[in-house]
Amino acid sequence: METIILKIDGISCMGCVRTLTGVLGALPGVASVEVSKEAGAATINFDPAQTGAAAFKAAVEGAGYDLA
Ligand SMILES: [Cu+2]
Repeated sequence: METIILKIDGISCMGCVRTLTGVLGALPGVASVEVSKEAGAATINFDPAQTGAAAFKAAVEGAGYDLA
């Protein structure tokens, strides 16, 4: 397992936190996700054999957010 911290623009409320936690957590290979509104970031624990930064970027952008 590896851990990555993604800075994400536009996390303004708990709804954003839930949305991002949902889309990132649904990706195959993601073991856990913690999204922080205060930090404007998602901490993702994942299996690098199954997923990675490109998939996370696509999921974040697909949900309507941008990486900071
Ligand atoms: Cu929101």
